Amino acid sequence: MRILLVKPPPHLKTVLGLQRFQRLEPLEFGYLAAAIPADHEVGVLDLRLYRFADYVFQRELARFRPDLVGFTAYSHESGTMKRLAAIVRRLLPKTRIVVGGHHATVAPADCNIPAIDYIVRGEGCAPFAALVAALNRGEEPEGDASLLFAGERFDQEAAETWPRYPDPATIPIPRRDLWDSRHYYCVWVCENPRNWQVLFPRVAMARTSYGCKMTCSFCIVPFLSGKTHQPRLADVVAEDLARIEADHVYFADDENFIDEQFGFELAEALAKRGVKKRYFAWARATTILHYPELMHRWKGIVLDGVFVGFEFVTNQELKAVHKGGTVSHNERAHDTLRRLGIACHAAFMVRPEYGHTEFQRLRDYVNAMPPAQCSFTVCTPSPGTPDYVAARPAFWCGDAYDLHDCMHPLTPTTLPLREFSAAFARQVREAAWRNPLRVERHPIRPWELARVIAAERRYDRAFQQLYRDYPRELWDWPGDSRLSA
Ligand code: B12
Repeated sequence: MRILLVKPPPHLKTVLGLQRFQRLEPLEFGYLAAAIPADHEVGVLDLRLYRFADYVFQRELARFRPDLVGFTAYSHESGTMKRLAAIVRRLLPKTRIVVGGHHATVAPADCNIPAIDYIVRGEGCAPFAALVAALNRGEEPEGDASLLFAGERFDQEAAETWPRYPDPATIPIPRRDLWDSRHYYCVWVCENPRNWQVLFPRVAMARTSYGCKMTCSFCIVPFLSGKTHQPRLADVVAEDLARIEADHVYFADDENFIDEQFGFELAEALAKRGVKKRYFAWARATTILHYPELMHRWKGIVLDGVFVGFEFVTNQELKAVHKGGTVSHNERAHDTLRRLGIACHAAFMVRPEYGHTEFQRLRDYVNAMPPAQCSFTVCTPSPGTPDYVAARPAFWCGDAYDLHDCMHPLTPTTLPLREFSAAFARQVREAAWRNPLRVERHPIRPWELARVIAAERRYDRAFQQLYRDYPRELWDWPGDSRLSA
């Protein structure tokens, strides 16, 4: 069969701005392609790479004439994904269309439209392999909680059951030959940058585990993983990483080090194989404090940076979201990382209810922090969770999936939206000065400096103009009010 796997382009300027700093591989397609027999012809079309994405998409459909088209999408890309699916239906009526990925997992009912045939939820390898095998035999697949039919056979009950991750030992090593790795990069943070260090290296993505044991109330991961953390086999991950050409690896785990034993096993397996890369990982502050030896071991195999969810700057807010950690944990974890020479990416959230006082408090906190790469999102309930259902009546614009990038408030802001955007933009802009790459003031290649400045401008503008992504009536709407309609 000819199978085309498509990643839609984002439409929000916030996400386009983010993409100036990092664009990571479509790893999900590497997994799917590895799960099916090699005699199928698989093409990957990453539409994030093209300016005229619709044109490229239609040209590829005409050239490749796929038997099956698979789309992936986050919620903010779901509208585009559905539009592209309708194009396939119109141009190639006999082609089957399957969607998978995060949006299909958390909001399957939203994918139940005439332009879509099948909806895969959760980890996609087994259901995708079953679908391809059935279609190849000219049959329909068996449906279950991971593989739903769209249309009359849509199973509402199955759609309301969370699919569970399979045993990681059953997951293949992803194929990485389906895209050109030179297209993927990330601004690479580290604590003690060298002079003239490359700021935007070529970066590969890899996953060593899925899930997290914790139950922070704002996070979708406990729903996806059933509150479990499941590592892949250390030797298999080492083999996967050994096949990567790029020197820099960005992990796509939910939590890399929460299983101490696995963390050490993987470090050993990588060292034994002589895999020499630089890594960026994800860890909770409490994990870093519990396992400083593990962090030290990973620094030895060159862990450059760790994404740490600081979330909020008051214990009251942390407690309210069941973070299981305090401001002091965050600060001590930051300190531990810095003493090891590992850069900290501190991720904070703001709330739609924030007024000038709360923004000021956050700005003061971040401006007084030791150097860290910081990012800011809006605390947003995830589709598919009870919190989302509870918040939905207060949403300003319907289901708002197209605005669901965790940077757009979905419920009314206390500040008028335009002012909220300005305060949010100011927060992002000022925090950029705390980045270790900036604080250290090491010489940067002029063209990379120009690239960073251009990216920062674009990102800043996206936040300042965030209000423009909403209906005009809301731009200067006094806080608390809702668009009735
Ligand atoms: C790593 C990661 C990133 C990376 C980029 C990943 C990438 N590929 O570009 C970075 C850090 C850049 C990032 C950025 C963002 N992210 Co992110 N990210 C993740 C994380 C932690 C893992 C995703 C991942 O890559 N997993 C590894 C791959 C292999 O697995 P997978 O994508 O799930 O794919 C499997 C299945 O879903 C399925 N599948 C996937 N596609 C398809 C297609 C078909 C046809 C089939 C059959 C199956 C299938 O099979 C795959 C193989 O097993 C998730 C959390 C999570 N646990 O999902 C959040 C998550 C996906 N991100 C999220 C968000 C919101 C964002 C941002 C918008 C956030 C922001 N404000 O910065 C940006 C937007 C980036 C963009 N370009 O759109 C949300 C999505 C929420 C939603 N409802 O859409 C999540 C769930 C986290 C959260 N906050 O809740 N992210």
